[in-house]
Amino acid sequence: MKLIGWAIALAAAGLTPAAAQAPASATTDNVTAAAPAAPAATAAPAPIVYGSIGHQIPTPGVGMPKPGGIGIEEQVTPLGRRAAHFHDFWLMWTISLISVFVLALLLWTIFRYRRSANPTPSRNSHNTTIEVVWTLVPVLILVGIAIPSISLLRAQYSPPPADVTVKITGHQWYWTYEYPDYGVSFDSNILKEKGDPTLKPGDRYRDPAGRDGPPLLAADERMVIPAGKVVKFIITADDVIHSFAVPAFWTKLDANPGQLNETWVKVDADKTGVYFGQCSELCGARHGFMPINVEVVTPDQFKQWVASKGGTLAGAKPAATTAAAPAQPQPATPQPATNQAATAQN
Ligand SMILES: [Cu+2]
Repeated sequence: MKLIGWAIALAAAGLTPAAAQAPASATTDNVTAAAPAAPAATAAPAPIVYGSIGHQIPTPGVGMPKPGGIGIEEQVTPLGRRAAHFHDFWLMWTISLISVFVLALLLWTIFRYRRSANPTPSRNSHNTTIEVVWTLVPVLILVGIAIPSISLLRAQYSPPPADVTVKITGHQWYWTYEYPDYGVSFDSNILKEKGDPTLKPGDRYRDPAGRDGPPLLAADERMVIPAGKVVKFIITADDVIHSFAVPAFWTKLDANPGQLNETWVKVDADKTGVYFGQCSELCGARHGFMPINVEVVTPDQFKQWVASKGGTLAGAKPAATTAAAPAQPQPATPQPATNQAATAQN
């Protein structure tokens, strides 16, 4: 027990071995810090061109929380809309009506059967009809909720053949995004605020005008995915349990070490833009500082982005080029299973 206590205390202080490694990796990825001799301010790497692919300017209030907002973020996937409608319409109305009904029943009973109005209470203790009714009605309500609910779950976790696969790995406290079919892989770290005392000379910080995104939600590198295509997310973690969550996609899935979880999104073709999320599993001291940025672009822009990241598009053109799939020649070089192969196993 004592040992566990110490382990918890060390973890809280950010002293676990995994935590100790994180900053090293974080610094190498924090672009400008890579130019050590450079004198401060904006040094070596190419300056950020806002509006370019990978650095699109987010639309305020879209794909991010709104001040004073209530309810579910606007959904940009067909599945998200279906789920949000199920929640907003069916579930909310069902629970509201049940609550109002029970409250009304209580108030009526309290008033109608108070001692002064009902001095000699009834001695009845059983009523078969009412017992059947109060058992059957809740059962029917639950079945009515379960059927669409299970079909929704099934749709969420049985992806159609993927056009693009992204492997997402959670670390304390940043994300790694890999595109195994294109040979692209990078880390994504939170952008600190201008004036943050922990910024080193030359470090990039969040654009104060919000062009990177809102405070605490902006990351230095974004996951970029094409609109109108099936994108499969394979989610795992490197150290502790994290959770990959992007509210506008209705996506929230645990990232467990040693386990691959899978889900998918298909963002509407006309819903290009930047969508924000966060790690949603308490994963340590900096849990609140590992935002998720997903930039949805057109398929053409996506190809350009892959090329700009040094990726190869060979044999990995978004599968839109019809279903006559064998066009993908099985190369002699050993490759990780393609999307289609992985999907075929489902
Ligand atoms: Cu986390």
